[in-house]
Amino acid sequence: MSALFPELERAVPSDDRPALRVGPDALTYAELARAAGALADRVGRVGGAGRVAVWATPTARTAVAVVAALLAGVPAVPLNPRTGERELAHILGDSAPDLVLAGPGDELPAGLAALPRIDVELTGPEAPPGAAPVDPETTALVVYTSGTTGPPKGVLLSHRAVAASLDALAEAWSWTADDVLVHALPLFHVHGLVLGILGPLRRGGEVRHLGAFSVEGVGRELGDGGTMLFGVPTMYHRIADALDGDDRLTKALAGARLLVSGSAALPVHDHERIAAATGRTVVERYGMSETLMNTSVRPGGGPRPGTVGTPLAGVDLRLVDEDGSELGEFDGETVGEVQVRGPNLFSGYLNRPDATAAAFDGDWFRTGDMAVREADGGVRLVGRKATDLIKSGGYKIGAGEIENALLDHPGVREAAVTGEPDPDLGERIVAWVVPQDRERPPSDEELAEHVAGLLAPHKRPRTVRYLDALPRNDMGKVLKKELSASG
Ligand code: MCA
Ligand code: AMP
Repeated sequence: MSALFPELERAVPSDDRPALRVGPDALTYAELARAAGALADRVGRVGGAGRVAVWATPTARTAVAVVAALLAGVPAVPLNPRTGERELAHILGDSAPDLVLAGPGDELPAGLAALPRIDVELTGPEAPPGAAPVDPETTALVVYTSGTTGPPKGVLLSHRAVAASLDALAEAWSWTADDVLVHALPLFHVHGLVLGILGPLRRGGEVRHLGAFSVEGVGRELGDGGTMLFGVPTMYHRIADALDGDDRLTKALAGARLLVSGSAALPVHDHERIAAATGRTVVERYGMSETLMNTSVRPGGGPRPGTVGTPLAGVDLRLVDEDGSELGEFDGETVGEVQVRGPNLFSGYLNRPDATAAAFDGDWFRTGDMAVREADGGVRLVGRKATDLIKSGGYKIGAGEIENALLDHPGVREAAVTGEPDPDLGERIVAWVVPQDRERPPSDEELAEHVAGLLAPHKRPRTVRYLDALPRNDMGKVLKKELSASG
């Protein structure tokens, strides 16, 4: 049994504390212990299950599936159910799951249909068999994340890292069993799955997932007992847009104990609009798939738009200059790369010792994020080392993977991808395309569908610009700065 969920171990058949609610499905701690316990037993018994894929729809069954895999000590690979064929083939080839957990009605794509499948049920026997203890260094999750080039890499997150990061957040936010977390984040990334599902279950509190994001849903659940909200900046932007004239929403937000934003920078304008309407300051925290959470603004410490706060308990953080020397200045000006170390770090990239080695400077992980330190130690992120990483809607997307997908379209001769500021998405993916046939270029929609079908819908270009040639330097490298300037 994994030590991640003491409250599940403690749950007795009469434990009717609410654990999770997603759409129409609600489970108490006793019900979750039964359903996940029974499934854990089955997962553990499937011939040496090395890894288990989870068809990570925004449902209670996904939460049960992941908890079951963790209880059994079998690494779970959450899959975005909208993943396109090429990306799915890569993830399945790389992670080689022995079986797949899915909802009974879920239709799985061909790549998964060949695997043994267990349908996840929300019920189980009163006393499910207990699982053996799980070594904290065992991989809990394999989460796929984009790099600047090539296909996504599988980030190996141990039970130890998950527990350490969730406990550090609990301390920073005074997060307890009394909290009722509301969110609508996807369940195949760290934010929604680790913080948004495993977090409340580790504390013994409740999570209410909306199934799909809507401002109305946020207002409803926060107005009906929700104490915390987790979201990406795009969600807070949409909430800020809706606050004007919506008294119910304003009251619901004002009544929450904690509003937390992460995955990308929350623009000061949205901070200010929310604070002005509700009197509440949105708390920003900074993390990464590879590091889980690194820093957070502490609640009640006054408004700090623009900073992501100070390091969490157990996390060492330093800024490093171009030569790799540590910067000591807390002057709000000297920019360096953020490097971190601590028990929250991942164990490496699956099958990629080269990438793992390149990501570390000794035991320090190179985040690729550029920041300054304020006089009080607060970290202010100012950019990224790689311009080829785009954050859109809180998703990290590598320009290279989209360029490769575009080049596979028969109507595309050359392609380059950049990110442009977008008030809703933070950054919008822009494709610069030299068509094979200038007279008949493929349409914007056709290219968006092509990328969505191969990779994932959130990786599709939102804007396509057609050119006769891409600007290149003498070495043939595309000059992306010139592209953005010409937009
Ligand atoms: C539209 N759709 C399409 C196409 N056009 N599908 C296929 N082909 C097309 N051409 C569909 C989509 O599938 C979707 O369907 C709907 O249209 C809208 O999709 P989209 O435009 O992508 O939605 P959006 O409005 O842009 O979504 C905004 C969002 C979303 C809800 C904020 O971006 C989101 O959930 N972001 C969260 C990202 C996140 O969790 N990041 C964490 C990673 P349908 O409506 O049916 O779905 S970062 C992390 O974990 C670290 C550790 C951290 O720090 O947190
Ligand atoms: P991912 O690799 O998808 O987990 O995304 C991690 C990246 O998201 C980090 O390296 C940062 O660039 C960015 N990020 C996460 N939280 C914040 C935040 N609060 N403010 C700005 N950027 C953030």
